[in-house]
Amino acid sequence: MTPGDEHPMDPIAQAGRRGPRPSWSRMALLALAPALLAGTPSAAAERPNILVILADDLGYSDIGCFGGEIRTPNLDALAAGGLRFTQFYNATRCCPSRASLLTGLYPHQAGVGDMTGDEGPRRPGYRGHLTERSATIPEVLRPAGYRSSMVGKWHLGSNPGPIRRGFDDFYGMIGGFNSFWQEAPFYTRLPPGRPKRAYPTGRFYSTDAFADYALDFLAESRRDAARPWFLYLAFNAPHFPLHAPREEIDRYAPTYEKGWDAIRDERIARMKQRGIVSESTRLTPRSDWDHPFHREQGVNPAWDSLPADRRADLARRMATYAAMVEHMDAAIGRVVASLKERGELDNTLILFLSDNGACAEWDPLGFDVETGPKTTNILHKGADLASMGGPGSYQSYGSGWANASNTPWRLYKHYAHEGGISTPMIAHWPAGLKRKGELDTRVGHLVDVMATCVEVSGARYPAGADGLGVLPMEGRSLLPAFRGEPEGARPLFWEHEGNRAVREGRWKLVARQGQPWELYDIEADRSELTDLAAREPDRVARMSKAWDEWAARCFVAPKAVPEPEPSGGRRP
Ligand SMILES: [Ca+2]
Repeated sequence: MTPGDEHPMDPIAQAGRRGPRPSWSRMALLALAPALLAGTPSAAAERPNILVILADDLGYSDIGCFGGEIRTPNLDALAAGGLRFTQFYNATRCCPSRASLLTGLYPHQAGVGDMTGDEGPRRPGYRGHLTERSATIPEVLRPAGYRSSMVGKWHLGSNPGPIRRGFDDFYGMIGGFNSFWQEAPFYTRLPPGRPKRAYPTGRFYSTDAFADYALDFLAESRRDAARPWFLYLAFNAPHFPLHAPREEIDRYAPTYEKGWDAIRDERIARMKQRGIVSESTRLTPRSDWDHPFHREQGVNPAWDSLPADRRADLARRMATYAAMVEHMDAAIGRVVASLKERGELDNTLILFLSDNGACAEWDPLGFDVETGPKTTNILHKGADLASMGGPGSYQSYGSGWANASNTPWRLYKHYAHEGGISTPMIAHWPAGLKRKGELDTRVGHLVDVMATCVEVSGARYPAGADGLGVLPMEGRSLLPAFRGEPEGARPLFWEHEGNRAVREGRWKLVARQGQPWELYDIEADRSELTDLAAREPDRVARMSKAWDEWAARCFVAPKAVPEPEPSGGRRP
């Protein structure tokens, strides 16, 4: 998790990194230069700035404009002035999703089919870092004149890190998760030597620091008014450990005393009322859970079946999670206010998404101390409840609340069922997106972000023609959606630790690791409750063949979830 191999590099010199990568950035720069000089419609003054905001482990219905009770006025305002996609998908988990978002490829194609462990050149889908056959959004945008900065969680391995993969500035966490309250040694400024803020003791909170640095980097980008900018703001909230200011947790405490069953009922009612889901959508039964370290499995219990002290402990965990989300929303508000103040909001394309569904780790009670083999649970009572969420605490909220965060869908982060891969998605761009406050049900995926950036920037995507260069991007631009134009279906695919899925049009084939395919008509049954696989064997055969072909093409080597390590292992 150390950034020791980070070095500032000349952008063009980057093309000379080890490996077979062609010097495409130089070629693209030369190819694009005449168009820029000629003042074509893609000239710098008219091209939008791009702000991609990613939340970490945020459930589908947590934020207000997707039906949640968590107060998110700034995201709600972006939704009111922009477009919400109700069927947008991520790639199941932190590392794979970040790889896919930044490269426009499926995670395995970019070398990050699992987490950050390197399984060697014989398994190119599992190198644990962005490989040479991928191009990142900042690398693609740079020859088109964009300045790029990143704030927040990288989680794509430390070699190469964000600077070597195209960002001009970085502040944040190279690894997967850590304290929100303690800056050193978890949060890093790159390239080394660049100006760094000094937070007085006891005044650091990462979500606020991310907003601070986002504003600093925007100020730096504005020094050259001719250059548009790209900012990737990847919050680590509300991933565990659940950390938030005490008074903000206190404000949510009464909300969650009613428990996860009541919250799920309230959410689906609001979602129907606001059109996030159809009237016929069924609330899934409480999802099951699987604790690999304790070798236990079960189904989330009814809230009312829990003892009062347990309910108090769990309500405090969820209140902390909600406070983290509201605090993230306030940080987003600070960035949006800056854009407004500088007259940039109109021509900045803002996208907001979550990297995966809410996190169940590992059972309905949540954990304490740390995740992994040492995970345990402490029942906090009385005055001890108030220590939760503060510096030195270490909690998750468990599978019962994760299930509520993902209302009304099945399962959680890590799985390819709807609770694992469905993300809220907001697009805001007054100058280029004329649909205000609307909902769009077309199916989208993280891979579409690269294609969108390419189209709005006029950049050239450097697809290699010789079979060894950068792989062609897999997504399609969101601009037709921004214009309200219809589009045909295209297949989308998932695989993570043996969990797998393919979605095409209204149909979804999905399976858990080691389990047979299930088939759902998502248009009628997005809750994935009526398995049609036995009734439609031909469709299952066709779709599973398409999945096999995709897997072979994209370096997917399905594997079982690794056995729990005897000690020291972590599963972010
Ligand atoms: Ca995540």
